[in-house]
Amino acid sequence: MFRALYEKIKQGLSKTRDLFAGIASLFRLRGKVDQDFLTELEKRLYLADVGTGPTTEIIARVRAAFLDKEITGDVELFVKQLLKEQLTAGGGIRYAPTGPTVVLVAGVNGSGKTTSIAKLANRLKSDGKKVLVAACDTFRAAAVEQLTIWSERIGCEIVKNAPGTDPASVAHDACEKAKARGFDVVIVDTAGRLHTQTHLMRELEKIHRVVGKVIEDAPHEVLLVLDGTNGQNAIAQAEHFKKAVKCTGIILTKLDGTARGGAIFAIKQKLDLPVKFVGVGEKLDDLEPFDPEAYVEALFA
Ligand SMILES: Nc1nc2c(ncn2[C@@H]2O[C@H](COP(=O)(O)OP(=O)(O)OP(=O)(O)O)[C@@H](O)[C@H]2O)c(=O)[nH]1
Ligand SMILES: [Mg+2]
Repeated sequence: MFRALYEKIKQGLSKTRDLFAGIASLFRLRGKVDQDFLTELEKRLYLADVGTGPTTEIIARVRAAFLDKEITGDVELFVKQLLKEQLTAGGGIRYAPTGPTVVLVAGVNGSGKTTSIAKLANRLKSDGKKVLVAACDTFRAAAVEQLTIWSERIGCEIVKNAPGTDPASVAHDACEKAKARGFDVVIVDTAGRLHTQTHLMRELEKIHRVVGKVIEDAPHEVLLVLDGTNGQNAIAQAEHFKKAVKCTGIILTKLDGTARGGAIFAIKQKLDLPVKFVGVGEKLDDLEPFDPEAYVEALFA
């Protein structure tokens, strides 16, 4: 199980790994852990997008533990351990104690929401869940069709309405259907939006409110989808989003297409939201639960 996850992440992180290879090569040097070594390590951690906070902490702790000692594999093990400690396991979807679990998915345009929903639906279905997707992006003309195609491929049901319909009413109908027909999970797709688009943020709040009226404590998860190719720039975006709607976790997508996978450390530190899943490709099985152990090992593989 761990092996399969690790292999997948390793493949997905191949571009980011080039930067971490630069870090790893430092640990093969001969000599002592001195100021030059620490400066170089710091520089390479920055280059790998690890971010100021995590980098500062790692340097301080390596200094405290190894200053004037020989550079050995122990330094690498120590750094890897520190990196793992910076992260938290995603923990998967938090299910409602009874009745359908509602997962609301939001984020800026093109971040990978709809694709991630398809992947997540597929994954949950393989886990034996009865999954319903709700096409609440009624804004973009092709969005409903896109989710319909995915749902047919996965073999899960979809609730949709004509483009232009109030997205909250679609979410409402989906929750009613899930309750009446014993679905385990409802995954709600939403239109891409920027936090500056006040009316669209209010629309998201409305969806939030409406599903909560149909199903107790819904939505149980509000997953913010962040485009991994934006690296640390995704953080500012996410901070604004988080202020506007209550988020419970992150899906970090497109890690396969970027060398900026190191940004996950800064994301964790700045946003204080668990990364629940990572997207490592465009296919249905290219979504993996986030696991710090596998992630850091893959970075240094
Ligand atoms: N390489 C790669 N591409 C991805 C990943 N996730 C999504 N994509 C691609 O990113 C593009 C946008 O994905 P969508 O799922 O349509 O994004 P969205 O957030 O729903 O977009 P809007 O609904 O327009 O806001 C598509 O071409 C996807 O195939 C990923 O993990 N890796
Ligand atoms: Mg979409």
